[in-house]
Amino acid sequence: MRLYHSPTSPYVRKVMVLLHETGMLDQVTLVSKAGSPIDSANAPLEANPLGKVPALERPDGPALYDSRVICRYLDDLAGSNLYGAGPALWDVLTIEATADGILDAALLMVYEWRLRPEEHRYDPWVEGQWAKVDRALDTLETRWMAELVGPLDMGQIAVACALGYVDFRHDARGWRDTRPHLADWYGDFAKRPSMIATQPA
Ligand code: GSH
Repeated sequence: MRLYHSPTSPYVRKVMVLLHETGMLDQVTLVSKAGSPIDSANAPLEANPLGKVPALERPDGPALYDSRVICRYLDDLAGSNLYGAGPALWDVLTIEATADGILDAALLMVYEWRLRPEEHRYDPWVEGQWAKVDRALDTLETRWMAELVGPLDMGQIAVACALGYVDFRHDARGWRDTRPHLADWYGDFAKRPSMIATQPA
């Protein structure tokens, strides 16, 4: 399989952490790609018409894209049961959606200052994106901590990758200040070899 990959993409990191954790790294060849909404020259358009990483070419069907689809596929292939069953499945999917929503808002903030000319930037929009991150982090702290402990699952991987990205791009916002439980949890999770091996650089 070929994984369209960028070392700083937190969505790619979800896939990479899963590959490390399930021992499937050697089944995937990494292909370096990175586009943006205003430059698709090096985007993986052949695999994903949306031009985004990650995308996964596989031997037995069309390329898969969106980290959620790819992670679900690889979990199925590995038989690793990272999504659980019964009511736990809905918890894991909701936690993953929360983490991905943090990433979506955090990435839009980065695009705003990196891609948009200064005279067109709109601070209330940026702060509105951060408000989404803020609320989602509060919800993890107050509602989901019990689900984040226990055997490894995809919700944990997604949250850890989201927090890693907030540290990487929005460290100055100080997300830990009001979320001691989430901060402790992440401090432990970040020590996993899969997280250390996939740190954005
Ligand atoms: N929902 C997608 C997923 O979960 O895979 C988001 C993927 C995504 O936004 N990737 C970024 C990208 O390739 C890199 S971090 N952006 C290029 C673009 O938006 O054109």
